[in-house]
Amino acid sequence: MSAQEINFDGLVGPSHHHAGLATGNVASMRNRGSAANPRKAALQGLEKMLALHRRGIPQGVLPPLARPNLRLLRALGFHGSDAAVIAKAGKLEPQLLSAAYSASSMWTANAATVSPATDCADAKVHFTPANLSAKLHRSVEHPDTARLLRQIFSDATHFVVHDAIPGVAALGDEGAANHTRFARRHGEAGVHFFVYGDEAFASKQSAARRFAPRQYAEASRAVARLHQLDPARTVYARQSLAAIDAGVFHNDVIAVGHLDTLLYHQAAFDDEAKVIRTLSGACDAAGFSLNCIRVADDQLSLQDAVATYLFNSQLLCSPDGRKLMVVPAECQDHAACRRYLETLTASGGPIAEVLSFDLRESMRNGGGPACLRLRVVLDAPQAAAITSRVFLDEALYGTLADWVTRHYRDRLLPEDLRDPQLLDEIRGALHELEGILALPGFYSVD
Ligand code: SUG
Repeated sequence: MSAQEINFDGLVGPSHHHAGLATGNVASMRNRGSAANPRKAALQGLEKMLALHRRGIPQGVLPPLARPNLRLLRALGFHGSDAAVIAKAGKLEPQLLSAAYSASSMWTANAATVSPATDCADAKVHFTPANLSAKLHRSVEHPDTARLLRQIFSDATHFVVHDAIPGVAALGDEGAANHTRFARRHGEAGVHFFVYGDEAFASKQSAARRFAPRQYAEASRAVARLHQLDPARTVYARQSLAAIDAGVFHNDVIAVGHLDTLLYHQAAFDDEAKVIRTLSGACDAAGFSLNCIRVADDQLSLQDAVATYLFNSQLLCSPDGRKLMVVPAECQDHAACRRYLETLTASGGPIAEVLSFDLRESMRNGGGPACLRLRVVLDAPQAAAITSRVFLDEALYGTLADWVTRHYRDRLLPEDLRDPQLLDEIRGALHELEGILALPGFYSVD
């Protein structure tokens, strides 16, 4: 059956700000406390979505989760009216207020892991929301993410939305950012590639670490079991310690795959040769050969890969079969990276065209083009079963851009989160959004 990959991008929420909440994510740490522009952030994201839609690439949108997360603040002992909770948290624990207000659900590559129906034994599309247990502000996303996915992918004949696996550090799961599916065509059986930072119950890593890993092998294996994937078509690999310590907090900061292509940096994996051999073997057994594009350190250093986010690009196919690569503007501003991109698009090169986008607001929190999207492969009946208005077209783009322009601030500092008016502004905006996207009641639950 023919199927299409739909990129569901996260719509940046109105409380987007730079709070430095994500240790190990060098951009987040560097930009802590600087002024953010939520309006610009959301419009930058929408521009990317529109540009891909205009190229005939199916584009979906996932709304932001409700913020502030007052459940979190109340669970941490702040009480009284909503305004009182905000005021007290802002005074006593400003980082907790930032966590409760974080717009981090915009990075939908971390929302869930998704497996197309062709690969799951029960022939349904499976979703497992990521527990994101490594970071407080992200660990509170999954209950609402599960509710959102269940509302959009509600038809039980086609979809299964699991609960996140238990949220403890040893089962840390960061979703699709550490998972890639390879296949000859979207509607054909694929090979699943899970990359983890450590193995909780069999750690052999004795070297001192600069940054803690976020994804555990036990979590990856649990997701593969929940999704009823064929073990012969599932490959696991470990990130290199050097990569994590250089700021590769998710594998999608150092590797990207699409259909039969894997683009990766030589420092991405522990035991690179074995990983590539095993993955290529699994693809051969599935009936297609994997095209590996290896970037050596002398072409782009690990540090420059993290700084430019070259690997956080999207590899896409336009309807005429041309291979496109969506990169953040930072790649074109960097001489070595720009030179490397020229080699990819030179005649006979693997990429037909590079599209560059200004996503600087998201990038300043460590989120590039690939972080902002969750890939969902759907066939026509599955896509038709979705009744919410989440497929982007010109009209929806226009409505959302107008909604953002009317409701979002153009400057937000962490200390502005104390402003009780912000809470009302955001509530009003999200109430309207629920109507725009035909997601009745999504923001009514507290
Ligand atoms: O989890 N940044 C996110 C960025 C996620 C990027 N996603 C992928 N690589 N797929 C994170 O580190 C920063 C928030 C702050 O600092 O305010 C943050 O959460």
